[in-house]
Amino acid sequence: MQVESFAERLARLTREHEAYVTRRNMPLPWHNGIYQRYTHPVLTAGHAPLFWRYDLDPQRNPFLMERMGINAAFNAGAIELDGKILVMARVEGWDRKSFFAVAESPNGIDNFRFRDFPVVMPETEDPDINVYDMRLVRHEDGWIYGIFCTERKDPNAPPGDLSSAVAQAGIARTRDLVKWERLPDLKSRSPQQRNVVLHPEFIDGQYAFYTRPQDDFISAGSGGGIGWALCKDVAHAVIEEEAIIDQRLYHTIKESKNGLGPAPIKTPQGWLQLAHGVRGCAAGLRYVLYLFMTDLDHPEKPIYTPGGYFIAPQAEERVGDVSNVVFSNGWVARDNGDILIYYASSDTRLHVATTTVERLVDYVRKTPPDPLRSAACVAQRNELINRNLALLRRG
Ligand code: M1P
Repeated sequence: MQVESFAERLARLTREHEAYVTRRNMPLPWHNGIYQRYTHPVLTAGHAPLFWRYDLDPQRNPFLMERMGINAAFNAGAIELDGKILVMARVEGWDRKSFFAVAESPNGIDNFRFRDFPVVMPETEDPDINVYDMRLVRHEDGWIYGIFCTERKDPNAPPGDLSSAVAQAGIARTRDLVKWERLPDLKSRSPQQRNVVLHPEFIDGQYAFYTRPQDDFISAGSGGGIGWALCKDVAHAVIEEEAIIDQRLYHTIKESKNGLGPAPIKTPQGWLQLAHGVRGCAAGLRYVLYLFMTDLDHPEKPIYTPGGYFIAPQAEERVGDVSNVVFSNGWVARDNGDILIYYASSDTRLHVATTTVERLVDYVRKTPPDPLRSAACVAQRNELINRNLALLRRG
C-alpha cells in the first residue's frame, strides 16, 4: 500500500478528482447519421465529491479511508435550467440504496459536477425503501415534476423471501430542484407500476400519465406494455382506466417488457417518444432503446413506429452491475433544435448522445416498421437493396 501522509493523500485524491470531472468529452469519430456518441461517460460514481465519500477529519479518519463509497451514477432525468444542463441522477451507495442528486454542466457533454448535497426527498406515510429513475417534467401548470419509482418490500412475500418488492410511482414537485413537495403516490389498478411518466401538457383539462402496469416486480405478466391514463388531480393521482398504447410483441426488441423513457418532445410533426424495450436470452435480459412518434392532438396514438432499436449497448457499455442494458429517462431539447439524450449503460454510468429534432423526426418518419417475420424482413431489405443497386448502376 502506498505510504502517504493524510495531507498528501488528500491532495492527490483532490487533484485526481478535479482532473476526472473536468476532462473534455470528445465525439467518437464514427456516427450512424442518427446521433453522435462520445468518448467518455458524462457521469459516474467517480464524479461524486470526495466529501460525500470520505470523512475528511484527520482525527476521526487518520488513514483517509473511503468508508461511504458510491457504487454507481446512472439513470438520470434531465432538464435545462438557467442556461445550464442539469441531470437528476440515480446515485447508488455501496449499501445498494439509491438516492437522487443533481449534477450540472455548462454544455451537457462534460464538466458535470454534483451539487454539494443530494436531494432530500420528503417521504409519504409509507416510507420508501429505495427510490430511483426520476423523470423530470416541466408541466404547463408551472411546476417541475419528478416522477420516480418508489420501492418497498412486498408485504405479502412468504417468510424468508427477502427479495420480493412492490414498485409504485412516486410524485413530487419543485420550482428549483432543491425544495420538493411530495404528493401521494400514484394509485392504479395494477399491482406494480414502474417507468411512469407525466405528459407535459394537459389533455382535456386533465393530467396525463404514461404508465407501465406489471403483475410482478420483474416480469410484466399480464401487463401489456406502455399504458396511458388521465387523472383530474395530480395531488391525489388516481387512475381508473389504463389503455395500452405501445404493446409488447413476440420476437421483437420489446417482447419481455417495455417502458417509456423521458417525457416526450413536442415537434410540429408529433410527439417524439423514447422508450426502452427488453427481451430475454440465455445471457439474461437485454435492454435497448427505441423511438416512436405519437399524434400531436392525441399523444396516446402512435403515428410512426420505426422498427428495431435506436440505441443498444456497445463496447464497454455492455458491462456493469446489470450488464447488457441501456436505459434512458432524460433528454433535453434545446431552443436551437439540438437534443441531448442521456442514457445509462448497465446500471453503472451515464452517457450522452447528441442529435437534432430534425434528424429524429426524419428517423421516425422514414425508418420502416418491424415486419415481425423473417421472410417479411428479407422482403423489406431486398426492396432497399434493389432501389440502391438501381441508383448505384445509374452512377
Ligand atoms: O436493470 C435494468 C433496469 O431495470 C428496471 O427497468 P424495468 O422496470 O423496465 O425492468 C429499472 O429498475 C431500471 O432502473 C433498470 O435500469
